[in-house]
Amino acid sequence: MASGEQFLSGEQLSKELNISRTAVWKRIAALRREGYPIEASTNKGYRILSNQAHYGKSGILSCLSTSFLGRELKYFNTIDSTNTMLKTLAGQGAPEGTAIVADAQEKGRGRLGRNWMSSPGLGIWMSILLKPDLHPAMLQSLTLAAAVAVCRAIEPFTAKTPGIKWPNDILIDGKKVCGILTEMSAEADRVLWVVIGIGVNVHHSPEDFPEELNGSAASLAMFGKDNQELDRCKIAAGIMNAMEELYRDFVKNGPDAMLAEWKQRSVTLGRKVSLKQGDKTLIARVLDIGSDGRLVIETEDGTVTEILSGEITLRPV
Ligand code: BTX
Repeated sequence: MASGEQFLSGEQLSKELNISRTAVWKRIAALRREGYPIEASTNKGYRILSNQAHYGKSGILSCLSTSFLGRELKYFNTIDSTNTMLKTLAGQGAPEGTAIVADAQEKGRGRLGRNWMSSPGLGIWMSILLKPDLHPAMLQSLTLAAAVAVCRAIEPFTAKTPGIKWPNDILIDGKKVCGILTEMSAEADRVLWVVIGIGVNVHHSPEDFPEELNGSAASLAMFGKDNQELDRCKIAAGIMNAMEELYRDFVKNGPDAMLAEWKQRSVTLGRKVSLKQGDKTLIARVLDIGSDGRLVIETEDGTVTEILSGEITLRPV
């Protein structure tokens, strides 16, 4: 749409978009409902009054290049949790690729019942629904694929390279800018659906984080590139674009290519870590990652084991 001084008439828009004048009018009305500042003049047509990227459904859709992921998109100003809602929709038979994006979550969830801080206007809180023909044991590696997708999408916007801390944290300079929560429904040997919830801190300044997260959490803005506007529509769509590409390859050719990229982006491999499992803490060196997403570690007594879950802390190099 035209911005600044320039108007575009309903007729021009209808020709350019190959839709009827009524359809143009309806779409303008929908954009206005989403909050776009569009001026309408009976004689001159329409013009948008600000080029400020507006976070919402149309903005995200306009940046999508996927064939199925995110095409069925629901956007909410406020929601309890995008994962909770998408799990309900999945249970009701929502199609693969359905995505939910919210500007704020009142009950954003992390793993193991933890909270995920999801304030309005500051981040990307979204969930996507996949229905892979996979054994449940391979699910962990889909979470790894989501972490790779997030890295690909945020990297162009940050002055420092993001890295992946097993299994699901994206760190910049050692601080968490993104968390991923994967939830699924499965039969003994078949996944029915997977909901991948992704939370990215985008516009936060350090003061936007509560005291207990100061020092451990950060946002893209805190590592922003000069002159690079952090457009949440572009980044949210970028994550879906990258995820569809990785997912297709994963389902068709297996996880090898994705894992190679994960390894390259990992800040965990080769590192000494503390591993918390229940109330036990082990010190170990990370040797590798298996194709099912298990971490291969060597503990201080030389024992090599694989772990599927647990909390690791990177120890100083
Ligand atoms: P996690 O269990 O690895 O991380 C949760 C922990 O991270 C919290 O206990 C807290 O210490 C810290 N934390 C909380 N909020 C933030 C934040 N905004 N930035 C950095 N650190 C934080 C990670 O779980 C998985 C998070 C997934 C969030 C998405 S958002 C969309 C979707 N819907 C939903 O309810 N959850 C997912």
